[in-house]
Amino acid sequence: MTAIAQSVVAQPETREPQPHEILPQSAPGLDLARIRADFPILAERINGKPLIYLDNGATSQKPQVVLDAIANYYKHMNANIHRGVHTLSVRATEAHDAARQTVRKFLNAADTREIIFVRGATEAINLVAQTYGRVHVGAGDEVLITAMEHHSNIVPWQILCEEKGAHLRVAPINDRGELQLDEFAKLVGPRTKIVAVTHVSNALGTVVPLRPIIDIAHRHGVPVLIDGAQAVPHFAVDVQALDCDFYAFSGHKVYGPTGIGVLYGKRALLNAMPPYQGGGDMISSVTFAKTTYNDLPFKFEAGTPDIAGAIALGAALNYIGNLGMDKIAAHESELLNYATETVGAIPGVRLIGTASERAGVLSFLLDHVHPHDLGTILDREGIAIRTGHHCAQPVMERFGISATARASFAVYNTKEEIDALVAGIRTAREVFA
Ligand code: C6P
Repeated sequence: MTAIAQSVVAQPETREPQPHEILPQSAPGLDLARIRADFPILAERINGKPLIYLDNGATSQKPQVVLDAIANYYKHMNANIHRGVHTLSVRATEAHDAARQTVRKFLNAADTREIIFVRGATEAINLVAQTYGRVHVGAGDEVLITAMEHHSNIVPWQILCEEKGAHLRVAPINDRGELQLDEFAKLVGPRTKIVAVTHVSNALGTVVPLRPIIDIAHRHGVPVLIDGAQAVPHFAVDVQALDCDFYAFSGHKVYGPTGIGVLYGKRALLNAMPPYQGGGDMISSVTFAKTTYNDLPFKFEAGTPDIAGAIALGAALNYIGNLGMDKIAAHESELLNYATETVGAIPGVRLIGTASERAGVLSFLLDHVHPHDLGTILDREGIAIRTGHHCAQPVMERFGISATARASFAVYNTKEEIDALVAGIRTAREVFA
């Protein structure tokens, strides 16, 4: 790099990992100091302070095993998959297949053919809207979602409805941010062609009770897509026990890299659906007269996939699987309760989203302080939170606000970090008093 280039590239403030700097209290069954040492970025200093990363809902940090999996792929097996007879291609194909098997186990899906690698939750939902949706939704039909969806689970359905002359129906939520199940049930009818619901709201933290929703929809013969982007990092998900028809998530929120995600779909549904994109690998034969499509899951994986991403996602899921999803859930639930109590006790704080079951996310407002100002003040203390509408503008509208401050948690977070967050909010309150 030239001297000029060096001078314009911001040099990160790094130092050796010092996992003891924030002395984490032990979490039952988890060695937090050890876990924190697995995440190199947690040793970063931000504005001279140790990084306190509470923006995990946007994307989580990556453990060394994930970084190693990416490097290892490019160092020792980089080749295209399903195409070569040479050794590197066989290695890459086997590693990619193993990652799919890891995802299957992680979701407890019945078959690896039900696991489609995509770019993320957004692409997974668009895939279902543009394949299942285009075949089954017609003029006058209805797609049912809830009032707490992320834009990724609204806009793909709006595009479909506009194209087909169908209607988007929205099940309401109450003032605590909980789905009104009785109202939801009333909205399922003969014109409903698909139900698409988040598992956990990214703006409110609400955990949606999926079993009754899926039962109601299935009684009407309607399939259900679950947006699991904010669920899979926080607790174990079993797609067979849920009996959902589709389940979507992003790798980067569950300690994997960006650019990779998963669509789970029941085999019979996926088999009956037309392909999403055309290209290499999704065909079994091509002539100018006719193309026949490949078997599942490849029918939905046109072109060279993110091979390293899938392998690294497998590494991420193995990592948290080894820690234990139940232990992660217990630790994070303790963090969320502690944050709710301590942040909620600050004068002038209003919590947005107080559902009886929540995971991962604490959304709030501070009187007289815009969330962006709060975020900026916290950043000076090395604390990263997200501020804004969180790509859930209808949720903001429901609560009559334009933005919130959001702290979102991961396995490596500690109560001491929440204490620092509370101190930072108190500082902001004084600054703006
Ligand atoms: N929410 C957040 O900060 P992608 O962009 O495809 O990885 O994930 C989209 C998505 C879908 N559903 C839910 C519930 C989500 O929370 C997200 C992403 C991030 O809350 C970025 S806006």
